[in-house]
Amino acid sequence: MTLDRRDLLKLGVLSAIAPYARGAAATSAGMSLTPQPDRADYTITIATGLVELAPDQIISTTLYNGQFPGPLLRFTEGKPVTIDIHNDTDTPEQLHWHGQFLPADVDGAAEVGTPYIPAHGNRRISFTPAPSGFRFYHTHVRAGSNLSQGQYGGLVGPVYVEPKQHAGDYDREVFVVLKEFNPVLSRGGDMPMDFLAPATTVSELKAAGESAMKASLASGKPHGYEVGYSLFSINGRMLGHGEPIRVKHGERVLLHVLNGSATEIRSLALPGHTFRVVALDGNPVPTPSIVPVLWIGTGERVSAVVEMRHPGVWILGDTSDDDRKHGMGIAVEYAGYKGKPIWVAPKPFHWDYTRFGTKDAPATPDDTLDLTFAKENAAADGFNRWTINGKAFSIDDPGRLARLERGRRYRLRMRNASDDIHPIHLHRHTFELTKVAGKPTSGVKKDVVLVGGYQEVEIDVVADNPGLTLFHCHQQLHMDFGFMALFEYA
Ligand SMILES: [Cu+2]
Repeated sequence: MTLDRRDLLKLGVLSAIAPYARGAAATSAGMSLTPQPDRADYTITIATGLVELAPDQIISTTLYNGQFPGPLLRFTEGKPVTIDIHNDTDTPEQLHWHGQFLPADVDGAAEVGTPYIPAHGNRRISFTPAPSGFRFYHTHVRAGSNLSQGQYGGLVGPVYVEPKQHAGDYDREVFVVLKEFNPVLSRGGDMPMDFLAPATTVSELKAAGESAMKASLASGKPHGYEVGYSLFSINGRMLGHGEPIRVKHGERVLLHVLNGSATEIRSLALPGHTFRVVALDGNPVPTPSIVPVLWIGTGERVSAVVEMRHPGVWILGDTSDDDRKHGMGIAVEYAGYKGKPIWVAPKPFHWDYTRFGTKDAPATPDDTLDLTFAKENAAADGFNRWTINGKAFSIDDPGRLARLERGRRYRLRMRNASDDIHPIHLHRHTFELTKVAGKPTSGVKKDVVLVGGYQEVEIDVVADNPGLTLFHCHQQLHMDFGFMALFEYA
């Protein structure tokens, strides 16, 4: 079947081509914005649809409300919402509200007991949005070796929970969703590995990881599968094919950047401009700080103010030449300027979370839990199997990582005995970074954190949201092959 642009317009699949502007996406998605009796405040439909990444790159995948990214949902902190979720696919679905403090039955993960949205069925949910800030929603089903399932498709959309008061140090917000398409399995990745600071590794973890890998290869196993992509996009369009982000000289644009990838870590730069990072994972940072490059792990968000003081037409794009040339970029066009957008490579930049924190000592934890992550190379039909403290997660025998007592503060000492970087995510809670690769810090609150190869990261969690709580690597290939565990409350 071939479709031209006009057909697609008729089908209404080109609605998501413009960068998100405040309010525009929610109305264009055809959602009800005013609550009515018996009607949900929002309706989300999961169905197969088309995304025009470029005129000659139209892909068919699963979408929210027929668009990619899914509609921007703006909630108000503390104001309850009712949402109807329709599933028009043949597969039961889970819609996870990433970064919100919700009960387990609406969190959107089967592992904690959220009911599935049945295939060709519906589910109505209600919850009270919190905390304020940049959140998102995405599918939370296992894909395994099926690269048309899970987060490999188009099931991701941004959420903004309006705070009761605005920290209004900007003129305009622009939402930016980074996403790859056309996944394929390969025997080796090209994931950037050396951008995290500090670079301190733990020799004991390195020795353990390297000897396990050596033994596996010596036994004749190949390297486990990795996932790669051929198409890259920002807000569902490849570089050169979408509407630019149009700006005016002197404007302060607050970029809300979401890495909606299933598996990849991304970087972002804008020639001639810097980013003043004001929030990580939607939570204001204690020390807003100016950086030339953003590094964003799978599932992470960065909110940064860009002062538009360098007129021209520029590429806001990934620092990887290959990924940018295959679409990971968007033009930023100043009023009065035209032409081909320009890219200038930034100097290599190391991403250090502690730069946004404070040097004050964090609160003393009530308890410390050691969590060691390990890789069993190619141990699951050619896929790497992942373990936390020696156990790969299984839905049939999920086990419990620990039993939390309400009100207590737990320090999770995460020890990565693999050479991969893991974006570690905790559901239904926010955690505070307390040590990153040996460097103490405090005040940075997140729900995903990158744990570097053979590194240690410590986070503190206050057990303040009873119910089963999922802890996992946000890399789809890792979570699907064991890298998950459950906390329960006493
Ligand atoms: Cu991982």
